[in-house]
Amino acid sequence: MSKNAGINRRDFLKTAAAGAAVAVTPAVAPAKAPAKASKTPPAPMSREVELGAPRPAAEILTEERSGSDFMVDVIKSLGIEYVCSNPGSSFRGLQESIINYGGNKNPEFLTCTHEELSVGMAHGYAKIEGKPLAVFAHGTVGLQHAAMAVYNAYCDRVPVIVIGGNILDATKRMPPVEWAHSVQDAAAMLRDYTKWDDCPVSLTHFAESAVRAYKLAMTPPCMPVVLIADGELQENPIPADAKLSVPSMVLPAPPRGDSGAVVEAARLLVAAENPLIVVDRTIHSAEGMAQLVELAETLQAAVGDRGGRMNFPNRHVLNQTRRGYEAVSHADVILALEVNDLWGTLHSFRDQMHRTSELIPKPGVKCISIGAGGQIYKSNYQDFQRYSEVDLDIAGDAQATLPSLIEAVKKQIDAGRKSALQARGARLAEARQQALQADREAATYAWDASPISTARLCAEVWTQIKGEDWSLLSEPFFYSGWPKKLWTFDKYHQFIGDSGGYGVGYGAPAAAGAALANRKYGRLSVCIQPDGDLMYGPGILWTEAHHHIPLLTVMHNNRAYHQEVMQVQIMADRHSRGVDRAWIGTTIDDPAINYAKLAQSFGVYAEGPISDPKDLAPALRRAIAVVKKGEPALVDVHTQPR
Ligand SMILES: Cc1ncc(C[n+]2csc(CCOP(=O)(O)OP(=O)(O)O)c2C)c(N)n1
Ligand SMILES: [Mg+2]
Repeated sequence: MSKNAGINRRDFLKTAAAGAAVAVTPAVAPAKAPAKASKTPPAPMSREVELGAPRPAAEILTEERSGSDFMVDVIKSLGIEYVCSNPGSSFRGLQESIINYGGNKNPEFLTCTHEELSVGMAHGYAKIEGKPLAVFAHGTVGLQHAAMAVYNAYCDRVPVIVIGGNILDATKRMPPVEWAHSVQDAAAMLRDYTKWDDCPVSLTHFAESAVRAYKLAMTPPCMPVVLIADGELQENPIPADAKLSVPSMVLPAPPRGDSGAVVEAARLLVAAENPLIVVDRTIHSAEGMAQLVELAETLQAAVGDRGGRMNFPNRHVLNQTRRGYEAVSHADVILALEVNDLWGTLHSFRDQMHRTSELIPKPGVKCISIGAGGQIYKSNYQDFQRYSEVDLDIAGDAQATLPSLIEAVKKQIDAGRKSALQARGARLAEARQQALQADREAATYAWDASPISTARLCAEVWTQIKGEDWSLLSEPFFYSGWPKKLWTFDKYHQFIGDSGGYGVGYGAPAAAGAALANRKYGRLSVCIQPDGDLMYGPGILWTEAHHHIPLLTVMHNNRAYHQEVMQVQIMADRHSRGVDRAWIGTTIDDPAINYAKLAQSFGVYAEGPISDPKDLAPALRRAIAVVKKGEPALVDVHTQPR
């Protein structure tokens, strides 16, 4: 029914018998009580019906409130702002309740063109907002599409609430489609990479499990959770005698490191000659970032940032990330805060051909690990990385443990030690300055090249955004990390890390989800978007246009799956067969994709392709003007490989 028809669907259901009869007969009296099932069941939806055989008389389906209305009450009680979803009949009850009963606000239903994009959006949103949004996924097939993105969020320790549809009672499934989309155990396919799931069989059970799921998702280590909303439970009327209430939700205080172990960690750090703090998926708020700065400054310790989150200001004099190898090799005490791949931090694994490695730190180095991220692993998926020996292992969320660690460190520093620490800090600042200068010089190589160098691209974007309250929502790894070398990152919302599971296709939807979260704060969201990643789900551009998500997408269009070009080159080199055919199967060219036209077809303002660096600044300015008006914009830039 068109929204101009003057009557909404709920009113219609309350007052109409059904279907065509409404057009010729006056509306029947509204049903007061939940309708009983018709004695004559409707004919199952068969291919014949679809092909135009006469439809059986429709049932009166009118009811006041269905189970899904109550489910919406529960979802609202959790403060969930959005539901990202590709529609599917297995959750049609919930969808209708969200948009009508719930007023399509908190949560608002956002249309996604693929379930992987729904979860990718949830992933990016949570990294900015610090809380989950919900994803509705169709029974079986929608959950299958969602799976890889759920895996990324699991590896990245990010909370996502996935609500899947299903019809458990086999006698209620309409043939043939509902059978194909129903399962005995709908969450099974995601169980290996989610924290918890449940398949509630009553509304009270749904309410309790939804609250439990939210708490589990949000308690470090944060992870996705899955709730299956049975179709019958959604659609059946709420029994008149049902005593339903929404359980209250209080988030648990995060697990913190043991106080005795924290004091011992402080003792080792204060006594160290060259302590190194390594961070990865460590910081989850602006407050935590300030605490990490305080710890580093109190110790005058080097900080190496693996970039899983916005952990530490990149321009801080103690930030020694660009001197990573030297920092690890000089350290006598290493403090790893939520570092999942400690083995990879302590070893160089450069020789990809023979897969050999070498331990970097000097003998006798002491390693301290603080983290909650490693407290839950599943057996099958191997994202836990190689086992690494440590001297002191403290289970607890690193950020939540920082205040007690800072306090313990301060207690142990006397005046004499303080001046030694200051001298160390000055040496680190000097070394840092040299690394910065080297980066600036490296950026000038191929400055005027066409296709455009990634350094030039990032420098041009920086010139346009540095006066704004900006937020970079893409993985600099794909463009040689230039923003971290050339820009100034000093606010928590300026960076969101990477995918976690290295599943490509994360970048574009995560940027859209993070931009959605940034929207209410008026931030300028920017994504430097690799071409291969976007092509997993270009429909995300349509979602941005449809829901007015302001995001500047600057294409890093190297017309290739360039990481894979390099992998094939390594193999070809190994056999001395020359690297000139490594492009076969690894390029996205011939024909080159016109991303500006693609974006325009989805209703997104777009320019390009741009190959001359001189054309970049004006195009970026025009696109930013569009984004500042609240809409997405894309600039397609033909770039050098990396
Ligand atoms: C789902 C998935 N499929 C394949 C890969 C292998 N892979 C890793 S990087 C990459 C290339 C990505 O291309 P693009 O996004 O254009 O970045 P570029 O390498 O060109 O910088 C691919 C295909 C992956 N990591 N994830
Ligand atoms: Mg590419």
